[in-house]
Amino acid sequence: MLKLHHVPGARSCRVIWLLEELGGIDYVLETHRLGDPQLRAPEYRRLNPAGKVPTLEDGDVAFFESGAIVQYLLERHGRGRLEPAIDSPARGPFLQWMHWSEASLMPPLGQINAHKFVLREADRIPRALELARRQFAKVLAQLGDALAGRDYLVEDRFTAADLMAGYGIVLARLVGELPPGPPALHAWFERLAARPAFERAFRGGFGIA
Ligand SMILES: N[C@@H](CCC(=O)N[C@@H](CS)C(=O)NCC(=O)O)C(=O)O
Repeated sequence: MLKLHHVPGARSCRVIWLLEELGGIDYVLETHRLGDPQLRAPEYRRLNPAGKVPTLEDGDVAFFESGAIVQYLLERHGRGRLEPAIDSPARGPFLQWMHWSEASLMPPLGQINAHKFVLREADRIPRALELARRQFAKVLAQLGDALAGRDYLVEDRFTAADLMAGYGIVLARLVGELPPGPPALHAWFERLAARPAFERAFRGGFGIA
């Protein structure tokens, strides 16, 4: 039985979203809240030294990084669903958007959150917030350009790359940082949000202790 360490609204939602899309996989959630001392405890730090979520436990194996967990679950349980075949020309772009979602889309959003909400007020730097917003606008434009004239990021069908990037848009919207355009990005996001598995992944709200 898989066990997923989860905080409502956190990147662990990517994993729940995938599990629910795939269906038929037994898993349990261990639900925490951000700022929970449980996440700082040595038992949890042995699984995830940063004390973050998600962490996946699969039998004796435990590991973290939402993108790695998504890739692992596709390999173990996907049976070819929600990703292009290894020899498909869409494979490279698929991996690109999978990794871009965490490596390029999330960092400026993390900086925005830090300087808007998370850091103590004395540590928040208006200039850092402004620079992060500028950087976020650039990566959002990349996503908007990629979606112009298409319904999904690769292969004209929903894949795990949409799910990885879609989480960033959920967060941007939550913190009031999603601009009104471009239309292709918003239309794509509405397609994602209409999926039943999306609703199941985010129904727990956002877990700030
Ligand atoms: N790159 C990691 C980032 C994990 C991460 O930052 N998780 C956040 C929630 S979305 C967290 O646990 N924050 C708690 C903390 O920093 O104490 C991933 O994709 O899994």
